[in-house]
Formats: sequence, structure tokens, C-alpha cells
Amino acid sequence: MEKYSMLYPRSTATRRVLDLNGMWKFRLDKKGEGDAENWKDGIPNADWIPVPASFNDFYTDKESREFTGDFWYETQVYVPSEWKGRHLDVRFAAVTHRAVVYINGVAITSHEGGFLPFCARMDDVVKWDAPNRIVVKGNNELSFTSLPAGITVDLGDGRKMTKPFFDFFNYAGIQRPVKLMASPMEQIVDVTLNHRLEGADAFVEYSVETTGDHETVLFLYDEDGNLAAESRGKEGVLTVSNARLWEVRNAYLYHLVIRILDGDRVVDEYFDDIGIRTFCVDGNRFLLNGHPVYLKGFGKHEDSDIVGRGFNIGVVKRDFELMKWIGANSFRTSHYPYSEEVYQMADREGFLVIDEVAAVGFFESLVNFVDAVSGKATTFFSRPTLPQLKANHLAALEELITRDKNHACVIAWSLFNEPDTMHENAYPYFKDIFARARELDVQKRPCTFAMELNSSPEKCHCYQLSDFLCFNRYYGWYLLGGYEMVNAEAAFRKELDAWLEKGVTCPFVFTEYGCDHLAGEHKLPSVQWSVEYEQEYLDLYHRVFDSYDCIKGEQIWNFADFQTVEGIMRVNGNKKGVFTRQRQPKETAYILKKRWEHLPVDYKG
Ligand code: EVA
Repeated sequence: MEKYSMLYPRSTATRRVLDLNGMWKFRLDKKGEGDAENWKDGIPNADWIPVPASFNDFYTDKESREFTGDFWYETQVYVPSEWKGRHLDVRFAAVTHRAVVYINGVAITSHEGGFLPFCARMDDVVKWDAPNRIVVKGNNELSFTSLPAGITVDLGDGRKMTKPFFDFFNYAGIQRPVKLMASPMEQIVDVTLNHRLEGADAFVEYSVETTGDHETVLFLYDEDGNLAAESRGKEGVLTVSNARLWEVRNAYLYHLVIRILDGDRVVDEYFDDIGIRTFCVDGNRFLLNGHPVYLKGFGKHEDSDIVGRGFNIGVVKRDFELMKWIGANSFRTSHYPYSEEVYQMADREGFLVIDEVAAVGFFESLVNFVDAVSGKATTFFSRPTLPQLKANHLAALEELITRDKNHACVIAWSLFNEPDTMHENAYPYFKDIFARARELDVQKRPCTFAMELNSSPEKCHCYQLSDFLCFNRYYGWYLLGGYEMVNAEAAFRKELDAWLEKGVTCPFVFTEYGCDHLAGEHKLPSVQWSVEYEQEYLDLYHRVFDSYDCIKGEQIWNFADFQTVEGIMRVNGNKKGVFTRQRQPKETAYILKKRWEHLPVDYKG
């Protein structure tokens, strides 16, 4: 099959999009009988469940919430014969963690990885003017080759359970929208943009990939609908004089229209809203359009009540309003690529995004990520399954960069979260992943990874590959917590000094710091989990951030409380949220608001 396009589905002069979201048939394959019983031809005794959503939190029994294995979804779509002569693609924005898609009983495609889009082309099996059956076999097992990584154990009675090496609930299902797209046979498959600024003018270098040879034309309109630039050919430059640039928290988006023409006939049309900006690392600074920027914001999760990790546009909107209220200007898509609509909103609101691939849990651990802070070396990168993991990682990276490369908001790629970098075997793996990311991105955005405490100046074998260093640090919480916090600041500063003594000259960003606190829990004098403790903890971090010139970003962990596996480390989830899971401010929010509203965008520039 032709490689499918990663372009976001849009109805245009030549394209049609049909929303397939809603109630689908659903069944957990508790006995592993779906394949043998041909559920691909119709799921017997099925329940009904909303799409998109994680399936886990709808049910009232634990077996369904914790279910591990295959789960099946089914719907029907009526395809009108007016669409004859077009490609028909069923596009899944994400099925977690893997899927096989059957249309009218035929296996059309499969996909590994739960956070990026894929298509099932139904041209050869379509029934015109009739219902077409779409069946998806999903699977949520974790392994040493899955992104994210973990293990799947047998509970002894046929039931399986996942043990993630990461600290978020292993939500699964058809978690993002499903759409049927009808598009021309000769079509625009991809477009890639890069920006260059010279004086008041901007040069948008582009390349368009199509499946034919007819002429390609491009038009760029400003926000008032005036033509700002045009060009012909699959490769070229759109020259924008007196360009309005995309700035942090002050976005400006041009409307790009691409057409394939056959004489006067429009063969295909696609459009997108694009921001013009440059971003780079310069010494220990970040420069946006040549001007220094300081990152303020969060590590986040896609996580909310009832729908779990399911796409919820209302929650996305609320999150942006809260981030604006608190004075943030950035976030990291910890620990996986988010829904496309999140980046669209970030483009529009002028937020800076560190875009992370789902390479999390690359540190073998007994209970979620706990061993990652224990100092134990796991030689994760010496396992015999490494080639398969790497193939999956490279594929996800290519999908991520292809999907997100044109977003102005995406300023950097995060290629791992908290991997085990203590063994020299990690280096060759890292080297190839970094090289591939740099090769894939024509904008050459900075590449990085989030380092946990064991990735220290003494032990880390991989930090030198990063264009800026991202630290996840919990001095005063996991390390030197409680009364011992009196020694945390000195230990923290000692580590930072050691990095500088190693000769590291790039920017430092704190991609995680924070402590759990229960909303409304007060204690004088402070104890861990109280509001007072978190205030002392944040005072410490802010003192340190303010005294190092190389620190160019602070993204607290986490934006909101979120669900994790149950256990003695977590009180019905991780409570490090600045906001509750219901998106209301905890006390910390007011401390951060006070600080962030007063930090200039070019702080320490
Ligand atoms: C935490 N710490 O302990 C967080 C985790 C996160 O949720 C980390 O990167 O180091 C992880 O996923 O709350």
C-alpha cells in the first residue's frame, strides 16, 4: 500500500471528511477468542461504548478497568457512491497501544504505537451506497519493545495485568477521533515548511509531496484575508514582505492554501494555518525570532475524569485558559505525542511546546518508575529485544515529526523521558535516535531528552547529544525530603555546579520538579503533602532557578493531578498537580501565578 498521508483531515474543495465518532460496539476479549470466532465479521454480545475515550473508567468492576489483552470495537459507515473514483481512508488519530483494522471482514492495516495517527485505505473493499463494517482489534499490553515500556504478567487464572515502568495509568482504547476521508486519487500527501527571516521579510521555504505530476500552486493569506505571497511548483519559497511573526503568547497565523491544478480544474486542495517564526539555541539562550525567551509552564498529561486519556476538547480548552491565567508560556507533551488539536490550539495561543515521543519507561522498574530514583543500574539498553524497541522508536519518531513538523508551537523534540543512561550501551542507541530526529526535521529544532537523577554529571553517557539539557529533579521530595530538606538546596546547587564544571554551555530547562500535595491539606510547621511544605519547596527551587544564568526554563510537574496505577506511592493517583484533576486551582497555583506573571519573556536574556 502507498504510504498514508499524515496531514490533518480537512474538508476542502476536493476533500470530504466524515466523523465516525460516537457509540461503537465494544467487547473485551477476556478469553482470547475473538480471532478464532471471527469477531472481525461482527462482534457477538457486544456492549456499546463512546469513541473517542479510554475504555477503562466507564465500568464499575475492576476487571474491566484493569483489563489487559485484546479489545474489539465495531461500527458501520455508509459510503455514498458520489465518492466513487476517490481514495477512501479511515483515519484513526490514535488507538492505544496497537491495532489491527478490518473493513468488511478484510484485514486492511495494523499499527504499533498508541499516540500517533494511521489510516486504513478501504478502496478495494468498499461497498457503495451500503453499510461498511469497520472492526478494530486493539491491544494494550506493555513489553520491553513497546513505547511506553513495561511488562505484562499473568495473574495465574488467565487474567493478565500490565506493570508499567512509568507513572501514569495505562489507559487504552480508541482514544482519539476516527474519520473517514474521501480524497482525490492525485493528491497532496505532505507539505514541509521552513522559515528564514531577513530584515522585515520572511521566506517560507516549502516542499509539497503529491502523488502525480500536475502543477502545484500555493497561496498565503494574512489574517485579514489579503494575499501575502504565492508560488508555483512542488518546491520553492513564499516571500512575505513585512511579515507578521509568530511570537510567544502573541501568535499570528497565515492561511496557507495548496492546490494541484490541471488547467483550471482543481485536482486537489489542502489548507493549514501556519505561524512564521525561527527558533534556535544560541549559547545558553533560546532565541525565538532572534530574541531570547524563557520557558514557564508545565509537564502535562492527557488525563481527565471518566474518559481517561480520551480526547476531550473541553478539557483542552480549559487547560489553555488555566495556563494563560497562571502566566505560563510553554509545556512539554509528557510522556507521549498529544492530540493534534492541542498543537493547533498552542499555535493559536502562542505557546511553546517541547514535543515528546512515547519513549518512557526505558528504565526497568519494579513499581512504576520507582527504581529510576534508586540509583540501581538496569542495563535497559543491553537487552536482546533492543533492535525491535529501536525499530518501534524510530517509526514513532518519524510519525511524530511528519505529523508535527509544521507547527510553530513545536520548538524542540524530546526523544526520551528518564531513560537509563548509566550504562555505556545506551550511547549507540541514543546516537542513532538523535541522528534520525535531526535528519527528519528540516527546521533542525533542538533535540533533547528529560533526565532523571541518575543521569548525573558523573554517570550519564548520553547528555552530550542534547542541544539543551532537560532535568527532572526532586531534591526535597524523593531525595532529602522532610526535615532533610535543609540539605536539599546545597545538594541541588552542587549538582548544577558539577554540570557547569564539565564544560556544558547549553541552556538548562527544569522539565520536572514539584511535590505531591493534597488539595486543602495544611500543617504548621510543614510536613510533606501539606501546602506549607510545597511552598518551602518552591521557594527553594525559585531561589536556585534565579541564581543560575544557564537555567532558561521551568516546567513544574504536573499541570494537574492525574491517574496512575494504585499503590503505596500514590493516593488514587499522582497529586503533584498545580490544579486538581477537575481543573481547579490548588494553593500552589497562586504562588506560581505571582511569579510567572512577573517574569519577563526574555528573563535572563
Ligand atoms: C513523579 N517523576 O514522580 C514524576 C512522574 C514522571 O510522574 C518522574 O518523569 O520522574 C516521571 O512521569 O511524580
